[in-house]
Amino acid sequence: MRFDIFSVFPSYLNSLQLSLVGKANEGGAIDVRVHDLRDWTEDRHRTVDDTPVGGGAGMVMRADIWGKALDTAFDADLGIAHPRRILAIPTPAGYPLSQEICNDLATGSDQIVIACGRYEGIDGRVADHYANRDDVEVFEFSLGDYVLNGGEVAALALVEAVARLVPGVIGNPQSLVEESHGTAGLLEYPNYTRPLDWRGLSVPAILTSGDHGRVARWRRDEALRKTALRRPDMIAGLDAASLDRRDRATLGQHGWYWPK
Ligand code: 6GU
Repeated sequence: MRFDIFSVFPSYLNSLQLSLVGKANEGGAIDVRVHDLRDWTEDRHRTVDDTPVGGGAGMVMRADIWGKALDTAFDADLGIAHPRRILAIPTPAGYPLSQEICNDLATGSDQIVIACGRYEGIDGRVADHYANRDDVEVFEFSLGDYVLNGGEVAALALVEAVARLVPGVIGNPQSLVEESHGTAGLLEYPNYTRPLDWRGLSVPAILTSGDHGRVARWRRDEALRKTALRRPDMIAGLDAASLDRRDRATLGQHGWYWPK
């Protein structure tokens, strides 16, 4: 999997050299390249933006600069006959990023090119132009309903969320299975380690009981309760057939009911 990230603040992306992503890059499981958008400017001031046509506040990033920069990434020979190439554009007006999408990108694409906008965003023709190319899929994505100053933080999030799902990046893939095991579609239950007593707080006794069945049931109940409280939208999206009697009883304590 190759990532090409374009930004006017390339050093913002230096943290991609750290931790799991940095090691996967050094080991060759992924290939992360960061580019300075200003390398494709031709004027003395290395200008990347201009005023919005039609008026309004702020500045818009120029399609001509972005086109020259992105073409170099999409012209790269990946050594694959018909590579699946993605142009990912972070924007608060994008489709919500999800684990399902990250999994699809990690296992089904060969190159993710990320165009980090600043100011009032990128000229809308850039997304349209690449969407019209039959060898590129455009994905405008958002991290959530709040506004960041630019796409760099979202690019970091996308690379980290996708890279850890690329086959061969995580040493023990069982950890990816366990992440969703038994609690798929729910928020994670709380975890604890020693000391068993800390500042007057004890670890729930059931977790030291050695009864794996009761531990699993307790964890599922905690996941159900936490999800009902924090993410009722996720409870509403559950498949009723995936809920056993105990699940329905636990969720019933939070006002949820499924007719038989
Ligand atoms: Cl992907 N970009 C920007 N600029 N702001 C955001 C975002 C993305 N997701 C949430 N807010």
